[in-house]
Amino acid sequence: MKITNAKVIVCSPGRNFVTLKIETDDGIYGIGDATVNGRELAVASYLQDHLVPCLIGRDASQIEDIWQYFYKGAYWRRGPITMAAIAAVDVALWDIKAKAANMPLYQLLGGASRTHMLAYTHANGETIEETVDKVAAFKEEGWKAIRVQSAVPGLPVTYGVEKVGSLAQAEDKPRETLWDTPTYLRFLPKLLDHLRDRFGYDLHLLHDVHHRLTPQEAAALAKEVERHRLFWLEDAVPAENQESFRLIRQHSTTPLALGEVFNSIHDCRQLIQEQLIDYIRTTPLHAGGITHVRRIADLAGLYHIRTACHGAADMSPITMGAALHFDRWVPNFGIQEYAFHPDEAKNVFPHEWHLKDGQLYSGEKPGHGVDIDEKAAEKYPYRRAYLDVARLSDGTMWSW
Ligand code: GCO
Ligand code: MG
Repeated sequence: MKITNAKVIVCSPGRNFVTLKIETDDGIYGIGDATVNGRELAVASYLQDHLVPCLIGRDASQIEDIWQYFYKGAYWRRGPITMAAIAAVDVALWDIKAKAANMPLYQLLGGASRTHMLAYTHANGETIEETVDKVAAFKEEGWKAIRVQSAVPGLPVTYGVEKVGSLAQAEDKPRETLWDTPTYLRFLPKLLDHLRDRFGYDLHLLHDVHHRLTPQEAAALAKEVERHRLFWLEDAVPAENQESFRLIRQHSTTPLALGEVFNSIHDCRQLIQEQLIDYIRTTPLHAGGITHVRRIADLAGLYHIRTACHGAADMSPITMGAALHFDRWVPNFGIQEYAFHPDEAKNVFPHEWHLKDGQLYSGEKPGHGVDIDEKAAEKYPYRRAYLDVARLSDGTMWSW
């Protein structure tokens, strides 16, 4: 089965997505997502200018060799742009292989380890009361796990507290937000107190710190919120320095999740081998496709660490499809993040996967079950968009 064509489709149905469509000489095609939020055109160029010319004429069934060819063959290994581009190729090729085998992708990976996936979504409120009300509404819909974020009083903008689809879509320049660690550290336990008072402990609560703390601050917070028995505390500290998680671990039993920005097994090898985290958040998009995420999951499994694929709305429904087939198979599955895509995006990417009562289902159609309607995509041209940045009140740049 030879690759005859590969095209890069950039569209913006509610937000920007980069898609790779690979076609073969026997009429089967596959699609992969290459979206890196705020840097979309860099991946589009990496694919178009550098990978696509090397893909044409290759045997589409050689997924592993093509992965190694682009990883080792680039000389410049790793990095979010490279690994997202390789991921798009990889996911499209798995889609093709599964369609050729007439099987849903999870069957090719080794078959189902479960029937459906526990999912969590986001309750984001401007006030504690609003967050509590949103949690109540999601609970009513059947969600078993909910990520809770609330605007920090005194800060004009707080991460996560935005309308669906509008998150981090400043078009001109990145929006500047203000951060203050002491205020946040005083506020978060209050939010969690309210939530536990109202809902008790029979509901999984998660929280995303979004890389704002130092290891010492994170250790103190993780220790303080032990009483709230979180499902996890996410991205407490930027993790370039993997050893820094030892300090947090030594002080607290609050479960820790990490890794949505990682793009390689080397970004989390030490975190995994020293058992410094409980959940690894790498996805089949930003971490090199199914081929690489599977290797990370296998390493994690040896150390009792479970998977939790990043599922923000800034990855296309293709990534959700690929992640759900991976989740369906992976023995050490933990949870799957789910954020609602804008309606326009659902129309551009028709998909088999679905959500019911806070649980996700992969679908049974051959391949990963997600398609692209190219005519519909044309209606939504690319718009430049940026993630926010954060500063302290004295102007110092901070991690967003
Ligand atoms: C999450 C993430 C996202 C990121 C976004 C950046 O846990 O879902 O932190 O909300 O901020 O994916 O592009
Ligand atoms: Mg996160």
